Amino acid sequence: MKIEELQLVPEVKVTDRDALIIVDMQNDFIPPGPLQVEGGEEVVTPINSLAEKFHARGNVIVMTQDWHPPGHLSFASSHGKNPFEPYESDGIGPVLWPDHCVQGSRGAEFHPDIKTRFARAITRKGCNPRIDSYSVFIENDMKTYTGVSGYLKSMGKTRVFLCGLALDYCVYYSARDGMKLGFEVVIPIDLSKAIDSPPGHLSDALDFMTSRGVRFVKSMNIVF
Ligand code: VGL
Ligand code: ZN
Repeated sequence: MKIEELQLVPEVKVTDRDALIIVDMQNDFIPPGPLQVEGGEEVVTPINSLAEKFHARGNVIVMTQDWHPPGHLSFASSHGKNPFEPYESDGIGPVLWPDHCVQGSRGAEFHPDIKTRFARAITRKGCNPRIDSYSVFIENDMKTYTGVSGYLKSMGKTRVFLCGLALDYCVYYSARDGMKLGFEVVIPIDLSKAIDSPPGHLSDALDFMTSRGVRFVKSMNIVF
């Protein structure tokens, strides 16, 4: 399915049981970064506005950073291959990436315009040199937890709003794992952009999320 074909819920009201997760708003994912997501710069300001409202209401906000060691196995350069070449092994794939979000680099820093001051916690993922972690909750080995689900559950959170980059990778895997872990998941669809590599990956992600009951809403229809 295409983004335009998604069924949107007319309105979502934020309650005390909601958390906001802002995924990977880092220089390398935003033009002109090496793994730039088209339109990534467009979501910066509206994400700041949503974060401000969650924060003002007293709701917890978690931000994430993709945080790879040099030579990470998700990098095409680590295999002598080209970025975006298909590659699948335990914890890596379905494609290889340009070098990105190397720990401590400029590219791994948050975009200068994204406001980090509303975040209660900032969590880093993809730190294991051999395993990627698209999901905020569980690494791509599908068994190593990041701690974020326990953090949110211990605060009584039952629903997560997911925004940021990229819609068909880190947001998608987080939505999938969030549902699996028993959270309700809402995606403000105008606050996320997709990579769509390999072609069709976005469409498959949207189909899967829809089938699992992830809900999509326009950020203007989130009420406080
Ligand atoms: C991501 C590809 C590689 C993401 C991270 O944040 O969606 N995508 N690493
Ligand atoms: Zn990565």
